[in-house]
Amino acid sequence: MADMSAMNRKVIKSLAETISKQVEHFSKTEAECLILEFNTLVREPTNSDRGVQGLDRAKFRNILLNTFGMTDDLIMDRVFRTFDKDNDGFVSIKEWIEGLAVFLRGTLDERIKYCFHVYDSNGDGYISREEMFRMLKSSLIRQPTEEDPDEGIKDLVEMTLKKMDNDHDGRLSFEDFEKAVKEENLLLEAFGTCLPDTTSIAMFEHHVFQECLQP
Ligand SMILES: [Ca+2]
Ligand SMILES: [Ca+2]
Repeated sequence: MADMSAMNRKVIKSLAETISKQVEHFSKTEAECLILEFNTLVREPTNSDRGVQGLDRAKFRNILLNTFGMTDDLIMDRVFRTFDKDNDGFVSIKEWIEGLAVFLRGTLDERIKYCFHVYDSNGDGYISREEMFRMLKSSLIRQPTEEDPDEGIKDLVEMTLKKMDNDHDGRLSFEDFEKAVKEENLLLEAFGTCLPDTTSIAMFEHHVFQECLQP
């Protein structure tokens, strides 16, 4: 493994240079560290090991769970699909860095686009009642609630729509979502935690950047 990374060092450097020009928020050196981390993660053997095309769903899920403290399966699946832009079932190096740029360092506008994409499960450009219901149920169900949690969740969906559905068509367009979040930032993750907290961001960045830059 050691010679392999030595051999690829030049390739990694030039790839990092290309990517850091195309992707906001990371310097060339940081992109290089993220590629090294990606290579380590891809090589880690798991029972779902299917070569080196990238991070498959299981590996990516483990990162979200263990590094970023996410627990909601539905949301983790949506985060995977949001990173996997070309929808080939793997997060490639470029998709990894592009995704992390928003995930770790995104501006409010970038995070609004990202969260909207996560929440729009079927990709039709709207967050529907059904999509809200499924996500809220998935994120709330772990907590012991009253007898019929579905009723409570339905009420929550209606309350959220009332607050966010600016054009009153019974679903959230990107414009509705953007407007509501800009007025009240807490609504950004209204349908489930899909961004890491500041502590896990700091720990991940320390692990990836500091350790990689040490001689
Ligand atoms: Ca992909
Ligand atoms: Ca939708």
